[in-house]
Amino acid sequence: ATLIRREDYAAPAFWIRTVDLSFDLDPAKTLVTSKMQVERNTAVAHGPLVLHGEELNLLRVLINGESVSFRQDGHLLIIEGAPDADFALEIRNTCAPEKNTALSGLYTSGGGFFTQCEAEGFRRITYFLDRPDVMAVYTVTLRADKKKYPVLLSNGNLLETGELDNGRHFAKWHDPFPKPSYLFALVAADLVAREQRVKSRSGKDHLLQVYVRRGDLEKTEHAMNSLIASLVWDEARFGLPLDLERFMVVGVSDFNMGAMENKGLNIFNTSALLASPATATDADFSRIESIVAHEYFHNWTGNRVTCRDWFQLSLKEGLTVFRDQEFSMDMAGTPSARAVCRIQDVRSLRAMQFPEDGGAMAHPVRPDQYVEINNFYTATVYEKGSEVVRMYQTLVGRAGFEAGMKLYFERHDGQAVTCDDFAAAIADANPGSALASRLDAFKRWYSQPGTPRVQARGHYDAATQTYTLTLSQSNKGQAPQVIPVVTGLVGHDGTALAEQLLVLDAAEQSFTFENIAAEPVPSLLRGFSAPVLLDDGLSDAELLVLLKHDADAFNRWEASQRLALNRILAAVRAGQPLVLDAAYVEAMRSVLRHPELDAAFKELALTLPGEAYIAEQLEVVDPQAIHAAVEAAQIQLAQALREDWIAAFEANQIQGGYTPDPVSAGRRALANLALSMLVLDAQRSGDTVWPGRAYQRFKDATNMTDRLGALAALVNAHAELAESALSRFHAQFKGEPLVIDKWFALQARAPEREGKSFARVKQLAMHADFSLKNPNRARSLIFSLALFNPAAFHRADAAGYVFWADQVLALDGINPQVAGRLARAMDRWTTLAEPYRSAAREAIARVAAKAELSNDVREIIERQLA
Ligand code: B3K
Ligand code: ZN
Repeated sequence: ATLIRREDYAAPAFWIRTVDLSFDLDPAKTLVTSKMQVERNTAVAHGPLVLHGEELNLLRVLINGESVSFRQDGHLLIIEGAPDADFALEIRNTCAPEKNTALSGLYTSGGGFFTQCEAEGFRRITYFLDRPDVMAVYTVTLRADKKKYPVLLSNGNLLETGELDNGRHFAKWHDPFPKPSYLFALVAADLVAREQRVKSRSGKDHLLQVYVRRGDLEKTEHAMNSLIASLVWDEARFGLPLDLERFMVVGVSDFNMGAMENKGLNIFNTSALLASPATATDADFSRIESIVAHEYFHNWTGNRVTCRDWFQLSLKEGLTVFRDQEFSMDMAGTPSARAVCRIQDVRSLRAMQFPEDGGAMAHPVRPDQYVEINNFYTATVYEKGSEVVRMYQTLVGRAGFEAGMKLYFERHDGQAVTCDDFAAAIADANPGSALASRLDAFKRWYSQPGTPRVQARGHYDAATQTYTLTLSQSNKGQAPQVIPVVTGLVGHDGTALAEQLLVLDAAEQSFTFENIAAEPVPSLLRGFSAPVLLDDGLSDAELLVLLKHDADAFNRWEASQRLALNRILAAVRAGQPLVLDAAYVEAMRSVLRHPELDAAFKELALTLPGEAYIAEQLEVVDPQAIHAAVEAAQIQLAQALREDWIAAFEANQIQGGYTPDPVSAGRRALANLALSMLVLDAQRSGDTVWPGRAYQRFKDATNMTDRLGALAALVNAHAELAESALSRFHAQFKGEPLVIDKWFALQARAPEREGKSFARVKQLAMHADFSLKNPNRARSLIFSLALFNPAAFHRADAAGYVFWADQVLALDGINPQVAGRLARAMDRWTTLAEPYRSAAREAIARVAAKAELSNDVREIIERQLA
């Protein structure tokens, strides 16, 4: 395994300008012929032609039609005698798609052929300069059995189709846009398509297609609607039109992640594409909308302008996540629905990215080194990267940001560029802005890992009617970062006194507000204006003012979380059982009873902080103590607010058909939370009415959100009726793999009680429907336990860790990328309390001791032990 360093970047010695690929598709042995136009990079002017290739069988290499001498060194094919003048390079090789369980390169799934090339999968198809700064124009011919593979797709436009001997047929595709190899794709399968013709603003016609397996067609309406909405939005907000006549989306059930933005031929995990009211939840509908948008938006941010090298990954991913988040907010509509989107995004950033930034895999948004690039498709590169883009927009304003984007495309369309190029475009379009004067310091967001801690202390001077806010920052001794702190001042009676963007760019700075008539409560970091950990020193009384009155909905929610967090942390730190006080309970009661607040907001405010985020606040982490405190808080909230939960449940029943709009989704979410609380409280009181009602609702539900919500209420409370509901659910949906995934995940995520959830996972790992080979299924069970159910996973007897090590090793032999993800469950082991810490170390060491580990798993394990 070699360490690749950012500072070692060098342009390639050759460019590949065009490539003509032809495939004779066969699951056991596919023949690939690649004819390339190659030219020497005159800026480098020396060195051999070095191509990448992995798991291939090389048949021949010709230059200008003549055989040429070459050598193979590991995964490299080296041709010393390549001419200086432009030449034609022809390579023939075979690969074995049906043996490809890594799902990288060309593989089979459900009887069809699919590809995944990002980041370095193209080299598993044929020999190539498989790096993003080598951009070529592709022409692709696919030949395959017509009966088994009636649909043959590749990037761009269809040139020609026809019949061949032996029941085979062919299709020839041409993509006019030069692209890096990671954006290549092909599909050959028995699929059907939902089609829609649309006209863009400029008057151009486009054909949109969503390809899926025969039975799934009726589950594609939502994806198609999301695609159309994305098209409209990108033209309206950023002036970016669709540049191809045909835009295709394909679903596949074996897929390593959510989806992939291949030029004109996006390939999707079916879990990120298919939805019907009967099989998908509100959360699925909204996730599909955002992933369809994300991949579509990549067409400009990623494909038209791509990355020079993989260290620049956040250039396309951070920016595209930012764009999909903005899109989802605009789709949500009302200010309060927008705030709900923002809260959900921040909640997942804190649950996933903050722990990453403090753990074994901490890395800057632009990493400096890697062994396996697939390990760096992380929450830091994506979600923190998106926060960095959001800070540009906060610093230059919305119009300024749009001008910056315009300049970025004017300068770089058709190029492979760096994060510096993006920063320069935004700053150059906004001279004199809060960004332009601090650009170098701002760029520390790309180079410094870790979550900055910001401390804020206010001082009110009644004599001068001034309020002085002193902000300070620290991030493990690194240089100060540029932190936009959107700040409001709120009167104790709720009056909004001021709002201002404060830019903290030194270790410590003071800001003074004039004409403040009475001591205010500061509302800091509104809308979560920077990805930092904030210590504002606010008292409970001040948090209650914000919860009640803050004009910023995000900070109202944040106050609800802080109130809960303070209590949970106090109990955990003191090693005492948690007892909720009346002030907190009454505050939550008034949120729940509030006549004007949206149901969606109420549900978010009444949901306790996640156990992973709580763990981040502690120096030494005892997952069982955290879980006990959260569970106690839940049980007490369930009991104390029982009447209010009943009222909330009754008030949020929706009559009529299902639509996944934010208002209905929010009402269903609150009704489901209320039901969970009522069933939980029934477990305490011995009441049988609410478990019975939950069971009835589970049976009668007309959509998956309500059905799964009722099932979760029973399972999470460990109610007796859970068993029969679970088997009923399984029987009802045995033909729907995505729903069976939910069945596994729900059980694996059930709050731990006396080791039952863990025992259930071990038992389910032997279930006939379980398989490690399908990534969705592996995630639904194993990842749900190890990454999302801390109290079931971290056991005093170490059984969770033993199970983890076994699964990582087993999975590594099948699919290294997915195994690498699972390995990350131990990223934070050094902060664990004993006996967890020692047991975790032992399990990690056991994985490390295995001689044949993939680079993926090896890199993560070594960083954990470093
Ligand atoms: N760009 C792909 C991710 C590829 C992951 C490779 N390990 C999907 C996306 O971000 O849109
Ligand atoms: Zn992406």
